[in-house]
Amino acid sequence: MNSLKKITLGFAIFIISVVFFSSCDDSSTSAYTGVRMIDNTFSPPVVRVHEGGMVRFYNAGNNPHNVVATDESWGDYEDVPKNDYLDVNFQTEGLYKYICSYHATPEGDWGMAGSVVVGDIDYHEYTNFTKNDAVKDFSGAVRYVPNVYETIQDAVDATNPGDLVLIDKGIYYEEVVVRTPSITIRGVDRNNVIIDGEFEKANGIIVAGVDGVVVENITARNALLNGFYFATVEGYRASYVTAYNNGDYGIYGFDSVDGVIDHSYASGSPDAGFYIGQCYPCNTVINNVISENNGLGYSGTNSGGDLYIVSSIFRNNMGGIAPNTLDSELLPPERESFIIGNHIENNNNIKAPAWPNQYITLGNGIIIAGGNNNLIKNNVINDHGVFGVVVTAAFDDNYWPAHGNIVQDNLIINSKKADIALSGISNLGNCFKGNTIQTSFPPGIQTSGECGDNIFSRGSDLSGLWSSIARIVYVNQGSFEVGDWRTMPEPGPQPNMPSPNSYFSNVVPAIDVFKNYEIDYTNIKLPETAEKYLN
Ligand SMILES: [Cu+2]
Repeated sequence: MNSLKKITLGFAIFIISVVFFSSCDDSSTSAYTGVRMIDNTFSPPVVRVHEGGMVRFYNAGNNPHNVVATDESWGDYEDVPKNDYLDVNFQTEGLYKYICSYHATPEGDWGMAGSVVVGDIDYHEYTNFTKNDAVKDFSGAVRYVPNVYETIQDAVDATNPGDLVLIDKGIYYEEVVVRTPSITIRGVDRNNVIIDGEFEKANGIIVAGVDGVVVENITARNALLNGFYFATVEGYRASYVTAYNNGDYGIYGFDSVDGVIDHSYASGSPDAGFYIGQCYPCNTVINNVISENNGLGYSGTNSGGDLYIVSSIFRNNMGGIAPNTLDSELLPPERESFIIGNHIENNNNIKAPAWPNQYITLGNGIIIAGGNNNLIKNNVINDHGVFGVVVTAAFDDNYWPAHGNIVQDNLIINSKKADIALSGISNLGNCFKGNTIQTSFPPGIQTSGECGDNIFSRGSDLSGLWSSIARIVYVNQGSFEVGDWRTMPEPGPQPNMPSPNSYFSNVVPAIDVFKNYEIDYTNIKLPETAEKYLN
């Protein structure tokens, strides 16, 4: 608990940096091509300009970002402050690759990287495979680590689509970048096959832009950013993985669809243990996971559409589950997430690591922040210092009301402020019915009527919103103490996948993995830990 975090949000530094390179004899034009820097990607990742054209890199994210050429010939390691920009003129035809040095490798082969194409030239992606190279079936090839390949990365680099990388017990001090589609990366023992970032590497395993990859039965710890990171992929699965004490997220799906995350565990992340962001429809399920001692148990910004969070445990985080809408990522608003049959318990952990956005969720079980048409059903939600479930509008650059959310048939007990709450103005059509509760804001929020008859156009209580605002102000004015993600407790042993060595029968690339996932959404089972509250 020694991380004293100083916040400088709202401290406006207005800097306009103009970088010229090549000959700078003509800077007369004021037109430009825009690239948005969001968390954590350049959007769009490729832009074309004519010779002499200007690109404006605008930081619309919340994280620090910069723009640096991969050959360091242009750009700047200085942060571009939030809502500020960097203009660059490109005088000569060519391909100009660049990165944000915080969120990409120096070569720009993964992460927050982009290209400016100047003039009429060809552009090639970094992977040697195309989307069509992904396969549905195991190739039969097994790449053994460390017996044949000394490092996981060596083995992964040797793979063809459909291969299995089978990793023996050991601690592997590396970051694994996956560039081959539809491979399976598997440890023989979840608790004793460990990727350790030594607080130097960015991620445990990053799968960026290649489809159908499976990661299973392995632990990732001590990475600066994420334990397991799936970015811009179609088809992915993480099963029986453990992510702890990573510096941002545990298991992170971003701009990715068709996903399964199950039987997994995440702790000690200052952002969320589990995160699904910027996808619609996501076609993704999180099933049977445990998330504890994180800033948030689950967070999902601008995600939804067949996005299921079921049969899982979210406990002892700073805040529990927070689907939310932000302007700093694409595809707002958050919508159509289905949170069913989870045990959400005691998310009041002031000693969890956290960023400011997580800190404001302290003491809440489920926070719908500016999301629409979400379903929160059959959960057991107990012992929260503020609200069990709160549906609230969100402020970012825009005001995002919360519409059409259904909170139904939950057991919500022992919440200090209220078991359910509706907060913010202009929220329409949110429905609360069949819940077992004792308190609500405003009182009597739950009626016995049909969902849909029960519209609160402006009758919602603002106190939750105000207290959140007060907390933001408090955070911004000074400093606050939270846990240090580097020193959070190590989790106990987690269950192994069935038969990790019988690979001839159970290697299945993650193609159409959501559609083919065997689960009955009409009969979701609560975790065993919730059962004692039911009688
Ligand atoms: Cu960045």
